[in-house]
Amino acid sequence: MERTLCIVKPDGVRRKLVGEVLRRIEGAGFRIEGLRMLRLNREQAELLYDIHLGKPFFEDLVKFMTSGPIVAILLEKENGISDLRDLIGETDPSLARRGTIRGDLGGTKQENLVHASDSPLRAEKEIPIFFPKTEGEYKSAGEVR
Ligand code: 3AN
Repeated sequence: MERTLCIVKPDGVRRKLVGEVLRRIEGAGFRIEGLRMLRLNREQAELLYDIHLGKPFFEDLVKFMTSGPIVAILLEKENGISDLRDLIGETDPSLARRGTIRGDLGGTKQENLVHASDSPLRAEKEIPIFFPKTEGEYKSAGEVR
């Protein structure tokens, strides 16, 4: 089993697509292990996108990601990291395949509805930003299932 992180970005929340994204995720066989709605502060947004630090779109990206509430979703599935990437589609929604979240629901290169960890290393780094407890702690605290 592999754990990965999905985020419905501020545009997805504004467009009332949280339910649609969750429906597609569950329909694709993922198990939801954690779910939180929150507004990112600047520090968290910079941490999430630290690989893009210094790029021309970085400042706009941080501004966008802190512009409204997001929904962070902790997911589990065999091969979950790459399966979730397949489910969300290409970064630029205009290039994303039909049947993918971005391909079907649209958006722009920056406001592209969802985020998904793109490697085991990134998942390991990104998950604790939103879900700092270990899996065992959530279960023993009775917060999950
Ligand atoms: P993905 O979201 O598919 O993992 P990344 O990691 O390349 O794509 O980019 C992270 C986020 O940065 C994107 N979701 C998008 O919001 C923004 N972004 C990436 N490339 C651009 C770009 N050329 N112009 C504006 N925003 C971009």
